[in-house]
Amino acid sequence: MNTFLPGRPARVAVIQDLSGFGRCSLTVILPILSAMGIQACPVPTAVLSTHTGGMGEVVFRDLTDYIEPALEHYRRLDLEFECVYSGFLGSEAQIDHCLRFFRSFPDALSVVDPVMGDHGKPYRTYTPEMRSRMRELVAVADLITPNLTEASILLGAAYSAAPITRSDAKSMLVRLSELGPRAVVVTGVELASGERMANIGFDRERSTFWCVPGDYVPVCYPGTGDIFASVLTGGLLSGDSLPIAMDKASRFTEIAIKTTYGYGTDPRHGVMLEKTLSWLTQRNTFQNYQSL
Ligand code: PXL
Repeated sequence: MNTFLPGRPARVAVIQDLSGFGRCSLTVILPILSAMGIQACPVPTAVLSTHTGGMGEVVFRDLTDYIEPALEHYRRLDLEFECVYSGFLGSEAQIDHCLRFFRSFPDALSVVDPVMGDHGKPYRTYTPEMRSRMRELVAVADLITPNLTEASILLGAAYSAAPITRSDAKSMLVRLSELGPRAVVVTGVELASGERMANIGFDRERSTFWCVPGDYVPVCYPGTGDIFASVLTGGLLSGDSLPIAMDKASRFTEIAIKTTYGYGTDPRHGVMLEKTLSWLTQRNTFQNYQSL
């Protein structure tokens, strides 16, 4: 990672969509990174009226022709980014544009959240071509953060929500890392050893496997993958080790989910980030992570 000027916050280019309602992607990532003291620069891939998770016909404006000219402008300005972080993409061509973005900042931490689907099903805007080409982005990433559905798509394996053994979990992490990234974190895994909801990780350089178990809550909210990945990224950019950043991201995501569950709001509206964001500005300690 390149060095940044003392006093200037770390800067991240966030290549994600802007969904007006439903609390996902840029609408949660920007406030989270700001609260963590990181400068987040949005590079919107599409503008949507809501996320695509069950709110009827979505108004969708693709911004494929925006990303490259924006990148060229940033290069003319000689801007530096300490991190480039991609997520929800609006079209297959955007995979090439993201690749160019990553290559333009070779010293930046490259984070690819290979957003493609959930609960065994691809999101409706993700074509088979986009799903198969996502491996090209993963190949240039330092860190990837798939959920189990996305991990199966990347590995070309059948999706199963059944609990997995610790040794199968490790083997999945290693195979994902063999696609390119040095660090892999898979979210929302049920382990046969009893943890109903765990986030698991692998750091190839240190040859270490990590597991952060959390409480199971019987509701799914959109945007929780984006919340997890952005806190994880913010943690790493603040100097956290992988297990500490995983612990921080897991704790914050759990707090946001449990707060919202307690109010019984429509799950499609996402989590009540507004009530929980201040947790990120506090000094917390982390001891919940384990070796996998
Ligand atoms: O949180 C992932 C996500 C991001 N962006 C859009 C989505 C989703 C998940 O449904 O629909 C537009």
